[in-house]
Amino acid sequence: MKLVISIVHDDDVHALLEELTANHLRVTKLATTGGFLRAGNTTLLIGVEDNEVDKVIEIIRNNCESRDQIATSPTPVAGASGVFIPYPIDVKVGGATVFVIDIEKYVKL
Ligand code: 2BA
Repeated sequence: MKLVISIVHDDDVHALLEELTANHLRVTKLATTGGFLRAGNTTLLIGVEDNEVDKVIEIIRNNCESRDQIATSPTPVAGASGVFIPYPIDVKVGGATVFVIDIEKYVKL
């Protein structure tokens, strides 16, 4: 068994959850925050049999588009005065970030 951990853009979550659950996949949704942009995103935990991993990744791929995002610099620009001067930066976010890990034991009580 595997655990697919997928970090996705909030705007993609609705359609993605629809398709995952329509395919009888079990999923847990967590509200998370990206460390770089400090903006909200969504992390999905999807426990599946080994032979379902590719199907899950394909569903994620079909529902998560990458997008350019303008953000405020997360790093302070400190001049001699030490004043924080935010500046806009352009970052490409997602599609999705996907980790697949082995599950040692799966118990439902
Ligand atoms: P954030 O950490 O807020 O990163 C948002 C986007 O900013 C990233 O998009 C990437 O394009 C850019 N970025 C991140 N760190 C950077 C850095 N040190 N220098 C320059 N640009 C940087 P994605 O790569 O698509 O990542 C989207 C979100 O997925 C991330 O949000 C984070 O929450 C998660 N993520 C991505 N890779 C991860 C990893 N290896 N481990 C844990 N979480 C990860």
